[in-house]
Amino acid sequence: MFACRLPWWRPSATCKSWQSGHFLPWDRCQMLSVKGIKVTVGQEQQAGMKDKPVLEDLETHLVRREMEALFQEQPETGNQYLEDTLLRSYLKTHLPPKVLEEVHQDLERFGNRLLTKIQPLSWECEQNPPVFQQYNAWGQRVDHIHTCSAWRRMKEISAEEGLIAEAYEKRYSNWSRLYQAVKLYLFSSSSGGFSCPLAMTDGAAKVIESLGTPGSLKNAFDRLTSRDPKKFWTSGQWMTERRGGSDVANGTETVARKQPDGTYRLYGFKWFTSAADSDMALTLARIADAEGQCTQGSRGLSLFFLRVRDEEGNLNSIQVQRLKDKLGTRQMATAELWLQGARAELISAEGRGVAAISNMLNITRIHNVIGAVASMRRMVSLSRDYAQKRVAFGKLLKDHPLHMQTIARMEVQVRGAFLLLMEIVRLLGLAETNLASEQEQLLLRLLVPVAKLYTGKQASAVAVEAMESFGGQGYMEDTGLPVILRDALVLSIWEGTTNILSLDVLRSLAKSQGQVMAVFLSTVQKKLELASGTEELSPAMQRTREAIGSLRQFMAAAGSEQALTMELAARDFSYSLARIYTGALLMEHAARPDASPTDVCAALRWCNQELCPVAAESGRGSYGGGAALQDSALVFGNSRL
Ligand code: MFK
Repeated sequence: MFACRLPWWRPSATCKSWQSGHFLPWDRCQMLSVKGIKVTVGQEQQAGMKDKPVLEDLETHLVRREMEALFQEQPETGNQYLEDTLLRSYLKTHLPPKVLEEVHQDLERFGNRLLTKIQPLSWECEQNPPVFQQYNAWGQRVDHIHTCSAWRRMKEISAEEGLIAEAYEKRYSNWSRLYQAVKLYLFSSSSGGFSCPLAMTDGAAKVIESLGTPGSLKNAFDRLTSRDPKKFWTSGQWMTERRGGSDVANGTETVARKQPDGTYRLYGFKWFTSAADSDMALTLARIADAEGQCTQGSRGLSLFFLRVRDEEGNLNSIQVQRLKDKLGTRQMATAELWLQGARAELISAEGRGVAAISNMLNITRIHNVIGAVASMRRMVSLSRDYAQKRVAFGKLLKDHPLHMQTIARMEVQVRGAFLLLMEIVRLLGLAETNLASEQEQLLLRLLVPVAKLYTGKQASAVAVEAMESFGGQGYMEDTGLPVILRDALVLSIWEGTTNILSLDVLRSLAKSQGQVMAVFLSTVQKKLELASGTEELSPAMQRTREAIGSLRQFMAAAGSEQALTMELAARDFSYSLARIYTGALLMEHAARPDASPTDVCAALRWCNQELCPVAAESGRGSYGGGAALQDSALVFGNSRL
């Protein structure tokens, strides 16, 4: 059932909540029942109701007026930082007291700024997506991407708030990264899509820093990490070409030709370039030798830095073919670009482009996790608020147990995902301040793809479920709720799809020769030991121990199987790691001295799900050659076998 768009009464003209959850003007708070709908009329009107036709006319008129007055209350969030009890309890538990004090003040202020100033800008970005102008009035090619003032304001705010700078200034040593991630998490759902350029900007700064910030890139690094809105740059990450975005090694056709001055000119076609209005980009290309030949495959790829426009604003020998017509993230310009001799600087060793850009990928994948958790938190907060306002079947939604069960299930998902995010940025902070052990570095390498692939799927599921909790209103464009859904759906696609990331999990296992699994298991074990004193957690503890046992058995058996087994198991294996590790994090959080009963409840509920799907599926024979043939038969029909 869909509600139509109804006029809003000024708040000062409303009486108390009516039984059905709708509001009426003050002067009409006398109850009258007409055709089953309870309405109210003024006393002077009741006194004059003698004549039947007049009464009918009046009733019709009143019903119409009352119908016009019916509306549902808009779900809202307040100061997101103050309302987020899990975030606050996490910070209180982990941050040193001095850091907590400073950070708390800033986050409270930021929460207010988000609510009062930034959220309205976000809606403006959605309402005014970028517009591409290819030619000017005189037929000259201009290739201008017009962005709205709110989008440009987001860039200034990002600099003012130090949304990138915070991680590189390291004011709070190893906690700086976590603090930056928390600000990005709060910003994400109110950013009007600006979290996308921020992800790539952070990734580019990380790549430059990891290269030792060479002199030629010092200016770029300073700008990417600047707090001065006039200096601040954003960066693109141009990886995807016409032949696809996952198989970068075989899909990259762009050629780099060396110039006498040592720079390069790039020729090629970039098929998806997100935030195409950025100031600079990092991109992959194949260096042509004197005969114009290029090395194919991954070993032929090198990493380049380029400015998108020169100081006068002219494009760097780049033509914009068109903007992409996307399902979501419409606030942000994604373009197809022809590189027609764009001047660029080689910044990796020749042939080490993929390894060099991996630093960027790991950062943008963490931003993806931030976006996923933020989107889930926003949806659940709105559902929760709505449940306290909306009446159906004679009572508020919050008093319908089935409705609350649905929201509670989502809440457990968000809590788990949030703690996984915090764990990753905690480890990253240690790694960036040389405080991480070798084991912690291995664990970080493993957990980034695990978290990216798992939270991307969670975010889509939660967005769909939460949308349903608003009934038909959730499906209405002008509520803003479909924007959250559309934007969440990309999270499992960009920055590596679920399957590509599952294979990356296997890559991290292979690269460490299995060492990372030993670290994973011992870290989970330690977290369980920390939680073992909390009696209420014992059922969750028991289930997690069983899951670890099953995972070990699977690993031992898979070691002697063909590569196909691990490939077929990759997704379920990654899900198992995500569920087991998150379960351990929830238990660790629930075992704190000041933990609440809901912390315990969340841990218990999380661990009630299948924690090791890879073992269960392996037991069903899902990863053998026969299963692979059956998969094809199911997809194509028996005729193709
Ligand atoms: C809110 C969030 C906003 C986010 C906005 C972003 C918008 C931008 C949109 C996009 O750009 S989406 C496109 C993103 N593209 C991808 O994510 C690429 C997906 N494909 C992969 O990840 C492939 O697995 C990969 C390209 C990496 C495969 O390439 P290769 O060359 O076949 O991989 P190979 O040979 O296994 O690895 C080459 C080197 O890189 C190895 O190093 P070594 O030579 O030293 O051994 C690998 O270890 C290393 N490497 C690969 N992935 C790594 C890594 N190192 C660390 N971490 C990783 N993740």
